Amino acid sequence: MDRTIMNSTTSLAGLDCSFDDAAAEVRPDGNVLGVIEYSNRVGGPLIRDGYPHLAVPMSGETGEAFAEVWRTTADVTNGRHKGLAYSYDGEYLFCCGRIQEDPDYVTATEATYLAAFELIDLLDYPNVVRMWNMVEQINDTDGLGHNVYTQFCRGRAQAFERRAVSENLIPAATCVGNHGGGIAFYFIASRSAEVTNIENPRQVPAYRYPPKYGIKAPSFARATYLSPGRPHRSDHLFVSGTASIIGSETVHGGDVERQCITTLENISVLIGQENLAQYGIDADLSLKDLDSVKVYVKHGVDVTLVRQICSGALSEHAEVAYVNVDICRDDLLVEIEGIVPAVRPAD
Ligand code: 3EB
Repeated sequence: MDRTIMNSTTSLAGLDCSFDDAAAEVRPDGNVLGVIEYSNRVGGPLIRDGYPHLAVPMSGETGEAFAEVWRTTADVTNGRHKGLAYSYDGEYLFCCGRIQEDPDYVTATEATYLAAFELIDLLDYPNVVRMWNMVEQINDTDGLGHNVYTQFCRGRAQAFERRAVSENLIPAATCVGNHGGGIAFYFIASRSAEVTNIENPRQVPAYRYPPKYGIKAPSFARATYLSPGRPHRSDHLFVSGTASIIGSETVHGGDVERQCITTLENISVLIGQENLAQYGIDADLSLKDLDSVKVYVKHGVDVTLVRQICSGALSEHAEVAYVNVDICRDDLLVEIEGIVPAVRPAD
């Protein structure tokens, strides 16, 4: 691996996420941290034109494809470590990888997450900000007869335990299905920018779910607030994949419309002034502030209705992608995530 560590520049790099045309060439201008292709093919992780690239078959029946492009304002260096592809700019580390289909996803997931943590330590980007996981056959049973998502959760939790990460330092995440290629994942970590994990008062913290949802509870926070300190280039709020769950139970089983509305309400409460104030964050946010939104819809046939509900609730200026993949509980029909870039204080 490349051990060159760039020193931070005087001002912190600005992090940016945008959804581009999947087929469009991303201009390798030296500021691209990474590209995740949400399309119909399996590819990577690899380094392409100087940045990490991962293609994940996520289009499903709707065939909608796009490229999620992460950029920064500082110069980017790339490298590879134990099958992972990464890049960094002195403040942010971007890393993507793939856990090949494995009859024992517990061991494979733990090993890959530990390789990622090792990279974080080697390069010195200790604050994990946001993680995404896309799991093939997420609701099926594996070669040993266990639910795949549950096994993934076990491996992930074991890796966090090995690293002795306390519950309140586990970052925001998404874990949804994909249409092939094992488990694809990517994450962002920071060097000095502070990360605050945020929970939702309407939901039990995922890491405290009762055992009926798996031997090891899912390791993720409902959101993370990234605060680069002063000078404030931009504070970001990363909202985890959010579903129609109250407490720890799925509500409105079988009703995609009510699940979608409940999910949006969950996000509203999560990012609202009252909840953020609990964490010392002075900001009054609403669904209209969400950008880089991904809406995961289990059944392709529901996309039209879900799109209608979401476009009424979100800003017309927001980038919103609809992704037809399975969700990690059989009874969940929709899951929504997003980012609030450049969080402003409440008036
Ligand atoms: C939930 O709230 C819905 O296991 O990383 C959402 C976001 C969900 C992340 C994960 C799971 C995960 O439990 C599922």
